[in-house]
Amino acid sequence: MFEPICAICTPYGSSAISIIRCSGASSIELANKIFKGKDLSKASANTIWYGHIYDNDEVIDEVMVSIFKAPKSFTCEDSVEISCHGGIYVTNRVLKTLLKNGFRMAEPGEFSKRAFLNGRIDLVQAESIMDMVSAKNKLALGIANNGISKNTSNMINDLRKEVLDILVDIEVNIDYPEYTDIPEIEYKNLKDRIESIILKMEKILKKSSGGKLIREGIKTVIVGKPNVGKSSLLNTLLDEEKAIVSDIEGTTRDYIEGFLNIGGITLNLIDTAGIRESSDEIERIGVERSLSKIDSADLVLVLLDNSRKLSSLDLEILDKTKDKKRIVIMNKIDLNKENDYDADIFISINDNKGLDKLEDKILDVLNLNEFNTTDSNYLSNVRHIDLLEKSLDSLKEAIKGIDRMMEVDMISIDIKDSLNLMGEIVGESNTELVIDRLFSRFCLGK
Ligand SMILES: Nc1nc2c(ncn2[C@@H]2O[C@H](COP(=O)(O)OP(=O)(O)OP(=O)(O)O)[C@@H](O)[C@H]2O)c(=O)[nH]1
Ligand SMILES: [Mg+2]
Repeated sequence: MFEPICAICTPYGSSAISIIRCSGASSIELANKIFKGKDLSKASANTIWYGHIYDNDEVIDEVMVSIFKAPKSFTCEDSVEISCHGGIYVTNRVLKTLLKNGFRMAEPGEFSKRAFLNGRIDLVQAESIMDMVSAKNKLALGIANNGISKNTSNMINDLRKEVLDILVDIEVNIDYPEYTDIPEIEYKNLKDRIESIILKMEKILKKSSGGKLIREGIKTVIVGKPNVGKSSLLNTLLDEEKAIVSDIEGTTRDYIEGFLNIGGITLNLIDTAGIRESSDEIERIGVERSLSKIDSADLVLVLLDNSRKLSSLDLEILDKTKDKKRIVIMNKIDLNKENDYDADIFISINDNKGLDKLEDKILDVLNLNEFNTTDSNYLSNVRHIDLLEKSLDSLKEAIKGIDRMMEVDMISIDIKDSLNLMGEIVGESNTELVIDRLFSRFCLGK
């Protein structure tokens, strides 16, 4: 067991109760020093006790104390959870009393890190706990649950096992060279097996882009020339007068953001300054920002104006966004038609027409229509996706080696790399540095 740590694990502020979590060697004995009600050192595992916290002779609070014993706790260590009254002052006093009596403050994520280091959860599960805390919608919750329940880890572990089996067979071949009498056939068998794993990995990665978008939210930028109704669209979608709308061109000078939930996914919606040449310094900076937002967007909503002819500016914007996932929206269809462009959808914000089609179109363009978290053959975390891509690359290198009839033990180096990279996903071949960095992103008390 590691040294005793403690932290407040409920939000900072006034509430009905606050919970202070303690874990590590002697944590039950140390908590017992400041608790009166029951001799906690004699308490059995998984019990809750009523009593008072004392700072020397001073009563601090009336509390309930939960006792967990190693290895049956979140951290796999002896742990104590103190439920005290939820005032800021009283919670801090209980915490300070613990600190005076042998505990030290936990670092962010330290409880989860211990759960990982003590073998209670793997790295994917640990990261999914954070995803659970930050889940903003139903699908994100489904993704987090897949991670916590080990579905994601199992999928990776199955692939690891297949790769490991290949490596074992290679070792056998190297140790018993009589089996490599007919090298062509051995190579073919090796190649078939690796290719079948590659196919599985590619399938997972293909689905993973959806998982990533759901987990992180979809950065959606509304662009168009001045006055097409970008700010009107933002306000309508958010159902809030967030951006100023006027018939003066160049009303929006800087980008404005809001969050929108549709069909179980979260859009981070960004209204931008209308794109045009401008001599006004501030507007020019705004236009530059609009253009840079296009580059980093997951989805671009390009707005055109039905009442004005398609202009060179429109064409320029259409050209700048042609390689992005985008939806071209023709707005102001309540006015006389002057624009022949064959847009993806036609709307009138003023008359509230056509907007209902936008949601389906968004899911369509992002391939999220069929995304379903109950089947778990995808990844959602960029770290995992990145490692699986690298692992896949290593297998492709191995295939190249086979095609060149390289020595089998040379080929096995790439296969080993692939295995190690997948091991990093679940936390079985991580450096300490990676682990420290990862857990430091957790919140305090987690
Ligand atoms: N007739 C009609 N007018 C609209 C519609 N949508 C927006 N407008 C009007 O168009 C004008 C410009 O709207 P904004 O939303 O400010 O346009 P914008 O694209 O944000 O403009 P900039 O910020 O200047 O780039 C306003 O007067 C809106 O009321 C529509 O569907 N029909
Ligand atoms: Mg605007």
